[in-house]
Amino acid sequence: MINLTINNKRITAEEGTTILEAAKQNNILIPSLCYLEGVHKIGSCRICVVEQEGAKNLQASCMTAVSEGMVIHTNSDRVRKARKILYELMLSDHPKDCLKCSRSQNCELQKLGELIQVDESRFEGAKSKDFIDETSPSIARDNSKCILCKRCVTICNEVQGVGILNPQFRGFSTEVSPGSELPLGSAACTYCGQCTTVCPVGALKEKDSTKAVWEALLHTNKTVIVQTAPAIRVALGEEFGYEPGTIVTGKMVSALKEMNFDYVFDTNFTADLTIMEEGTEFLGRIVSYLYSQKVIDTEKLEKLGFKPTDTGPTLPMITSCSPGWIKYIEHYYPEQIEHLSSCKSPHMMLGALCKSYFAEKIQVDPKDVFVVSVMPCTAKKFEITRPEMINNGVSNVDAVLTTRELAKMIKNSGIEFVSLPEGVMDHPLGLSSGAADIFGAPGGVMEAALRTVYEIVTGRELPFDKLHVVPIQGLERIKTAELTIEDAKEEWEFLNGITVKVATTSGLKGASLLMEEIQRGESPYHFIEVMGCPGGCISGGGQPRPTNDEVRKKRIQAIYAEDEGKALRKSHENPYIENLYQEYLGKPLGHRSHELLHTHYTK
Ligand code: HC1
Repeated sequence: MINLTINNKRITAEEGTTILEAAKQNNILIPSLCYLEGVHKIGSCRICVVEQEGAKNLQASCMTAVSEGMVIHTNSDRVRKARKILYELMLSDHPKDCLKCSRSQNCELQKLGELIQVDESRFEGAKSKDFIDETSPSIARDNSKCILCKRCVTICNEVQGVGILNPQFRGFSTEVSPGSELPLGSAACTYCGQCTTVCPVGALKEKDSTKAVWEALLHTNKTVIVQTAPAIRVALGEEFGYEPGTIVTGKMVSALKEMNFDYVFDTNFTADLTIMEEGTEFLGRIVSYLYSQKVIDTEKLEKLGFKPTDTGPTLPMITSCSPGWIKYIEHYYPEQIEHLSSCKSPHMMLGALCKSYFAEKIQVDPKDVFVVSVMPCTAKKFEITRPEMINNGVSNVDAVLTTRELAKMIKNSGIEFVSLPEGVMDHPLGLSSGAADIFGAPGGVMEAALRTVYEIVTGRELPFDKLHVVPIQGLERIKTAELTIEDAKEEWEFLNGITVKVATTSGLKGASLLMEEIQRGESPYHFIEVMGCPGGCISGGGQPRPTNDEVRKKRIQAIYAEDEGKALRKSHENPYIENLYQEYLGKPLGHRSHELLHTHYTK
């Protein structure tokens, strides 16, 4: 351990700790801006400067490691003057249109100004970066607001490994953008939106969809249906002052009803449906593989309800619900696209059902149904524009709001969120199992699938405490598990002794590691879950700011609490799902399912 003194307080810190981290660990606040917790050091803004006794220059505390005997002052006159000048210089090149900026009240630059008591702006910069890029369906870029802190560069390069956003040009012309002067809409960006979660100002944000939703609610005669993703209910409360991880499902439903949505449905319902379809597809791929290896014959295959052409034998099968991930594989591993499950993501499935099954039930022309998805994800805004997401000439989903956008709309409606009663989702597309809840947590889709697939094959529950596949849960980059089939049901006996190997990853860097294994022909896995954002949907690009590891853990805990609190914890036991198959779809992978719920990515 290293001994040092900060502001006359003797403290100790582990070797390698920065001064900023050591101060934080000891509840000493050093103002900072470009610093991004838990990630590669950036050191571009210098706001976190401190004075070290005996050193000639001030030090950036986020870049300087503690050393034995060091004496630091974080608030000396010299430090305060330097910090103020650095701040004013930053402000000199920043628009002063706070009143109409979408980040007002939630802007880190604004908060920093209050904290360090800057009440004047003595310098006027060139304000040369006036480029606004709205070419992406998911993310809007306003370079005039960029303060060059490079947090977006770090998250895009170091965390996601995509590397689309980088500093271009030099000196006063420096700007952060995709290279080759490409607009975002033409770059190989996945639209994961992680850059929007770390941008401290209004330079990177989701593309606005609130106007389209207001228009549908207030100025059309359409039946307006809203659905909410699994990860919204454990994060939306943060926008209204609740602790991260507070479950606000009931209040959220009441707010949506007060806003005049005609029906409030649950994306979790179609997460259960996804498990039925994707679980069946996975079993289909396993038996097709064994058929291709002549382990089973045509008669056996058909007895299990599959045709040789149903799914193909490509393994590992990879989940397909995260649209940032789909865009990633299309750009970077297009030759491996056959590994993707053919399932549309749950919210697209729900949209397709609203405009077929449910429209028929309420006798409304599907063209007069407007479906809004509230998602933690910015890439979902892109997903709904894909040509694959249209049935019978109508788009499955019409608009996607992020969690942040929904919070804005609730506030704008004058609704006092904390006083709302506990509302309930509408039927028949509103009831879900605990397996659906956990879709929002990393490893959740895989665990949900295993709960059903294992039971189909063996007739028994997954043999783990509280049905949790613990080895694949958590925030680590790649997690794996193995499950050996024993005592399978008679029709599945040929699977006895087979060890099913699964892997899960959240974040695109982990995805690329797993894809490289596949590319080399060395992947040992049968089934892989990939979520595009680090931490999965609970930390999607549209979630409340800040989203750091502490917040992620609380949201994940809440998701598992929701799951464990339910009597219904397996997708195949959801009575409304059973009913949907009986009334409308027939069977998993049946004709109607193929038409509405599946697609084929071809890029
Ligand atoms: Fe997700 Fe999904 S879980 S992709 O993480 O499969 O965004 O929450 O809605 O569609 O259900 C996101 C979350 C979400 C879909 C589901």
